[in-house]
Amino acid sequence: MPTVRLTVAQALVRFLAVQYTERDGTRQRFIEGCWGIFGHGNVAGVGQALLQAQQTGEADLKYYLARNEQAMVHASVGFARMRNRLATFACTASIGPGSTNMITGAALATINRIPVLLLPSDFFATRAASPVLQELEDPRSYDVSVNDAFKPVSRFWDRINRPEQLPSALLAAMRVLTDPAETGAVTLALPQDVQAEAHDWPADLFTERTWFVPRPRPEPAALERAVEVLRNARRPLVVAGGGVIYSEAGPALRAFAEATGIPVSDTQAGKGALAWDHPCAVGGVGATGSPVANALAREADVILGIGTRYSDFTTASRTAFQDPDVRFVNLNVTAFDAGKHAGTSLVADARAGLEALTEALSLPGAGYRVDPEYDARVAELDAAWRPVVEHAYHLGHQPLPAQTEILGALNEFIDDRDVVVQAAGSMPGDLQMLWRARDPKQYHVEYGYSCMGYEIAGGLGAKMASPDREVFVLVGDGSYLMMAQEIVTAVSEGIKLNIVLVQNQGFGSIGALSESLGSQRFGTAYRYRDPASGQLDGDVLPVDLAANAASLGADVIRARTVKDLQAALAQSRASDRTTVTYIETDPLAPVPSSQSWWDVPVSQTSALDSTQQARAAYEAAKRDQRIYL
Ligand SMILES: Cc1ncc(C[n+]2csc(CCOP(=O)(O)OP(=O)(O)O)c2C)c(N)n1
Ligand SMILES: [Mg+2]
Repeated sequence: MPTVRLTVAQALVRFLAVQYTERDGTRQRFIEGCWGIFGHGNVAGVGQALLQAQQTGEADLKYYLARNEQAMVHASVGFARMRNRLATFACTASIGPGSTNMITGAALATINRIPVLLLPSDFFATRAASPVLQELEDPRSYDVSVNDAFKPVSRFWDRINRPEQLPSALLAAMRVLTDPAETGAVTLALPQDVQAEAHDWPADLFTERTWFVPRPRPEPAALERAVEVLRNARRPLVVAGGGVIYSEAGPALRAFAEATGIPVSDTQAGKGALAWDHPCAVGGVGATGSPVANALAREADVILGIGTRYSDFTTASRTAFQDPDVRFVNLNVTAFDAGKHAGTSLVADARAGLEALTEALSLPGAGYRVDPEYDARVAELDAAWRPVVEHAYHLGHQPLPAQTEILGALNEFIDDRDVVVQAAGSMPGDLQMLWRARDPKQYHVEYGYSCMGYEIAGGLGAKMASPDREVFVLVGDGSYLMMAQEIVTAVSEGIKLNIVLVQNQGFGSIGALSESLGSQRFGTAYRYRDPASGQLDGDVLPVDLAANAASLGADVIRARTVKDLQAALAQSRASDRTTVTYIETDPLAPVPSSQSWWDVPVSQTSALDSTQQARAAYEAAKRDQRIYL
């Protein structure tokens, strides 16, 4: 067999450049490029390989320079999510802190079931220069490095100690990344010396490879069992999760809902699977959901979960579904998720499974449809809720606008195909409850890890995946302060983002949570420490985040009122430069209730009245908590 002499890093780059995925007959590049930040761990290995690839044209793998390693993983996730997991990036980082900076991103990717290939650099395999700068030393073993910390947050993990190990590791990495049931972060730790080591590789390693992404069909017996449960349902409810969107099952979901009349609620990852104004769409379910979906959830006798992993928020800490005999049917490509809540498991691709269910439930003479009274109940709840949303969108709160007005203005402004990106703070809750999504890719809220700092970096990745869509990043001041630096990357790459920076001087979300739990908003506002009280409850800080954004190279518009915001959004959209619209809001403005609960344990014993009261409320709420068996 012919061989090619290359370093490990050169071989890696050549391999990654020729990987493709194929689903439904459409083939696409899988590794779009390589994000990186160089240090001594990768500058001469992977860095040289990327340079050589670019200069000689021997491999087509574009390099993107991020400003923070965590952010480059977020950008990859944002990209892969927009591309329904059929394409992603690789990320190279130097030894030590550069690598461990990616761990949060790895956790986020794995929890959200989104593929990303991580290439942390590692200590010398030969140990010739041990302990090299930034190397962790473990007196019990020379085989431990900081990269071992990636293991629990990776779906596949390997360390390439010898060149011969690379081919099998790469094939395993690709299998996991492209498998819808297994996907998440994949980590290949690359010792610094091994990256630069030459080897004679079989030429076949570098031939184009197309990874078939299957749509597993349900097993007939499992389908029969699921259909049996659904047929007997009187008040069924669909919970549509991210899997519906990744599988591009929106039209199949609509057909299923129209055939059966079953109302469809959505999770944070599933919002938009069915357009908000479809008669069967009942909005977000769970702790951050809408009262419509939550009322139906309380009464439902059968829950059909599709592509959902039933996060704690979705089940309202297991208080959402109150019928004592409630049963679950779980259509999921992952057996692990399909088995949750003792559900009737239907392991299949969401689209394939929905098509099979629709067919089975529409058999001539044996069709299933919910009762007209149930239709009426859905319509009645929905009719009561719509004006509440309108009111929240147009509150006219003074002197500073309410956050719900910002979301309303944006919702009314953006086009169907535009994207809104968010991740943490008070916005995900308000969004899941109030956002009217009109396209499956419009609502991009990272709520699996709800990671402050995802917003701008994830938005950058989303825009790279869909240059033809306008991306609107909503970011709170807390998240902005954690990770705003990818504005610089957006500017340098000429990638245009519309960023709306919502300033409420601290953690609006955790402040409200703290108050509801009797903790009096302790330590949740950005304030001077007051010498008199000794607490962080002094004056507002003289921090100017708008000026900060301008200093990073963005165009900045300061909006004071909702009207200003509307004009700013139009200006931002019309511009071809990354634009930050800065607006201050009142963190204490009213928000409609989700009519739901979330388990955050309150101290069982306390010297504070506020805590004692909260504990009593907590114990009362906890009584509704159930185990679904
Ligand atoms: C990395 C990270 N650290 C801590 C948290 C916990 N947390 C959730 S929301 C939040 C505050 C977010 O502040 P901001 O972005 O200003 O949004 P706001 O709550 O004001 O809407 C915190 C600290 C988190 N989600 N992510
Ligand atoms: Mg804030």
